Amino acid sequence: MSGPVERVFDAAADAAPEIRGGLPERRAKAESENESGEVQLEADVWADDLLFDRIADIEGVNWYASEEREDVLTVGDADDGYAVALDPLDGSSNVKSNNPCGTVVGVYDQPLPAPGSSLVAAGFVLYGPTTTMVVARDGEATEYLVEADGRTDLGPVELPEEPTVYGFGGRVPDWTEAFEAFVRDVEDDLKLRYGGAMIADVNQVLVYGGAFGYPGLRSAPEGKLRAHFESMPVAYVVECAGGASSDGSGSLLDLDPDSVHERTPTFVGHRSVMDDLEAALSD
Ligand code: AHM
Ligand code: MG
Repeated sequence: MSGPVERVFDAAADAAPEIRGGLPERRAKAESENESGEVQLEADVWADDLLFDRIADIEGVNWYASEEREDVLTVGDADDGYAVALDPLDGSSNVKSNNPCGTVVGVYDQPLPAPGSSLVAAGFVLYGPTTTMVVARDGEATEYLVEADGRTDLGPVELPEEPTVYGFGGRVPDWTEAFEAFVRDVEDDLKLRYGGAMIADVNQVLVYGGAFGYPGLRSAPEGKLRAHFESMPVAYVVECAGGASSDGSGSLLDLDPDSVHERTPTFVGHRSVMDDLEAALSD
């Protein structure tokens, strides 16, 4: 495989050591500048610029969109190319506390906004104790070790048989009654592990089994996560790895957002947990 889609993931893997290498100085700034949201913003924009430089030139990539840019950029000239949507530094508030962050990549075969069904590949880089990347395509997900000189295939990714962990975002008093009741049942069986970076929280679901979610809140019924940049790409990865996704009533891949920055309640993990969630929310 050496088409545009593969080259997008090569570019993300290529940028990863540089992104990782630039995080320590941004952590130092975040600490010295105390409560500054601007440093976080700077880290997000810096990662976005770095990825844009590597991805926009790929032949066959016609549109580039990111959480950090209001508009979709046209970067190619054919009409039938791919649109790449990125969350360049997911969980960037974790830079300050030295917790993991990620980069999320979705490749759509239509201009954005586009339905989840137009995703042809998705993946993410996880800046954890080691830098890894998961790429999903054609119903399979594969993990790679990412190093300065390239990526090494670590084998297929599949959810384990049994769910073990869960992590759901938002303040409990801001949860709806139905969602809170569902969580009370989940916590009878599963162990809470929530790290505040979607990619890290999703990756532990891939490894240990369980569920990650950011629900619709009383104060924000669509929740926090963005469909094109976060929710649909991770749903694609988890579904390729044998799991399921939900916006509370059906697969996230059935969404057809009206705007590029649209948000949606987001859940991924074991089919059984998604089924319980949908039953609880429909009551
Ligand atoms: P970001 O893209 O601005 O980093 O926001 C998304 C992040 C996700 O990684 C994570 O799941 C969520 O926000 C955490 O939010 P909270 O701090 O409310 O738990
Ligand atoms: Mg994010």
